[in-house]
Amino acid sequence: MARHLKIAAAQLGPLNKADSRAAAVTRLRNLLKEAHSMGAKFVVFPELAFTTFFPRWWMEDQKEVDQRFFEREMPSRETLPLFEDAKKLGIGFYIGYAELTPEGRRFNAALLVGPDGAINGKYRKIHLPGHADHKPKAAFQHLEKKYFEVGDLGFRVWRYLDTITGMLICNDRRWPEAFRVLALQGAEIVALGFNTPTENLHYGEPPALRVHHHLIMAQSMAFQNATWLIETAKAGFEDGFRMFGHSVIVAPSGEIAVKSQTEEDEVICYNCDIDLAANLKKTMFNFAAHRRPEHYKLIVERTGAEVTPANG
Ligand code: CDV
Repeated sequence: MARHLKIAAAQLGPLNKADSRAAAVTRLRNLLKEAHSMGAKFVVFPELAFTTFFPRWWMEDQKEVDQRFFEREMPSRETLPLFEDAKKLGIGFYIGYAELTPEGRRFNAALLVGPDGAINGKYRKIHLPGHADHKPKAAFQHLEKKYFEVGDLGFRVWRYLDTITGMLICNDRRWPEAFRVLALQGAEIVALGFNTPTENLHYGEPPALRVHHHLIMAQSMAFQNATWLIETAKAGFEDGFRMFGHSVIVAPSGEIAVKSQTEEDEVICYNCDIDLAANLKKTMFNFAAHRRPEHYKLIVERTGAEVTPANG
């Protein structure tokens, strides 16, 4: 019998700087309830889901940054109601947040929470985009390299709701290596939250092209790794800075099963046939039969591209 899991992407519209943690949690709880009413058993929330996308601002008072945007424990007093709702409704979720550890380390993190409200797994974002220095001439900043350390937990999967599920965060979706490491551990579902500015910080780029890249990456990563892929946005104008929506659930065939239509709070849901990838995994993407890791050494030995032609 095929395994099915009804999965929802719970997209968040904008969270402004002045919005409280409590207001964000109320909206997340409403989305969770809406997903439950649609029959979902697993809900994927965005990256940094409890606050505005704060890396767009250069801020020097780290104490204030910690206070306003980071979580010292999870669940905290303010976020606990979301975990309690999940338990009451028997629904699992993925959620992104800014983590401040007891040792004072900071990560862009995500949790996998079971339908009993318990934390099953944690991922800390590895591919941090942007810069660490102040760019006063830029329209906005992308200071993930200032506010976060590179994740130290690797790319992992978990047994979860009768599936094998992995987690990634936002910019990880641009790096095929991340997906392949999850697929090599048997990933059947990849959950990913994102915050993607509509404008390119570095050079003029048509917003439609940015969305095009987002969608072709999602489709190719899901297909080439034969996984379901759920990518959920935080979208809309946050204090005047726009981020695109286009949350998607992509099938292992590479087809978009469902996509959001707004840049507001919106739930999309799909009844995913987890075994849909079985044929692909036995044939075209039978890794054991076809991969040639002895020829992939450069991928782990070299970080940046170097011009090294075979003919010197
Ligand atoms: N939050 C992100 O990781 N955003 C990046 C932007 C900077 C390109 C992204 O990959 O969408």
